[in-house]
Amino acid sequence: MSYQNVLSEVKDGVSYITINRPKQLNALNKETIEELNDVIIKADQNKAVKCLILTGAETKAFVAGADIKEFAHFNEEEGANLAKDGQYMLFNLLENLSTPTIAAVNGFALGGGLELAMACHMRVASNNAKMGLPEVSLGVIPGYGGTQRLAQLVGKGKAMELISTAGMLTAEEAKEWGLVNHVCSQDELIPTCEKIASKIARNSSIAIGYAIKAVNAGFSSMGYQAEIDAFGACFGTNDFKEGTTAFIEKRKAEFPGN
Ligand code: CO8
Repeated sequence: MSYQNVLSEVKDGVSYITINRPKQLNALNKETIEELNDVIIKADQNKAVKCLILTGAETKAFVAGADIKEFAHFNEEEGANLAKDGQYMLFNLLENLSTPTIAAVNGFALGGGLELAMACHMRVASNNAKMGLPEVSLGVIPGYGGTQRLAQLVGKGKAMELISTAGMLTAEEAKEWGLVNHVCSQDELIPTCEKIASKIARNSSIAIGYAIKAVNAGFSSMGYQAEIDAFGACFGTNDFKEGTTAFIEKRKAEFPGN
């Protein structure tokens, strides 16, 4: 498979994967998700790869969310399918990968972008990064596991606040909340991830794979399916139509409340 939206390189035991749609702030469309699925599976199968570092191209965004323009006209069924396919192809894949994954959050990580970072096993952010789940400002909810993984990482109360206010955290706030493990300058972002990767590489890959499975087993939940169903239901509302249309027309949404 040749990649249009993803850059990939393996060097010194690390697989570097970069989401490369900088003009759209690296927003995740279907094609990008399919390419990421392919490149991640290949990296995981490569015995020389001890760690995977996932980041966004350029310095403004990690990933500014799912591609709003792609799903704005979807109906309930198409919405639920989009969330379900994405969850299986990318977000669950990453979370359950036996190779450890680090999200190098180099800028905006919003909506599906923060969900992508949260599906990785660890997160390191540069100090310009901003993180949030702004979906309710579009009349929809997080659909790529965000309602589950945010609550797992920061606790239910903080997750409820971030999701319902559609707020954005600075990198330092995200660290205080436990959402990211480390914060550093942009220049130090990849080297910081590489330091973690080199410590990982000294250990047994097999044992790490089992440890990841065991940690994840403690967080298995029915919530992901509930999220897919609720995400799909939003697509039948006028609030969703107004929220996504307002984004595309670059204006503030006026939600009709139905
Ligand atoms: N989707 C599509 N295009 C986007 C997205 C996005 N998520 N984010 C930015 N872009 C595009 C803009 O439309 C713009 O394109 P153009 O130049 O053609 O007008 C370009 O990227 C640059 O963006 P801005 O001009 O808006 O840049 P600013 O510096 O003014 O603002 C922001 C940066 C604050 C990051 C702003 O772009 C923004 O608010 N983006 C949207 C953030 C958002 O709401 N993300 C959540 C999306 S919903 C989601 O992720 C759902 C997840 C669950 C999905 C499950 C199935 C789909």
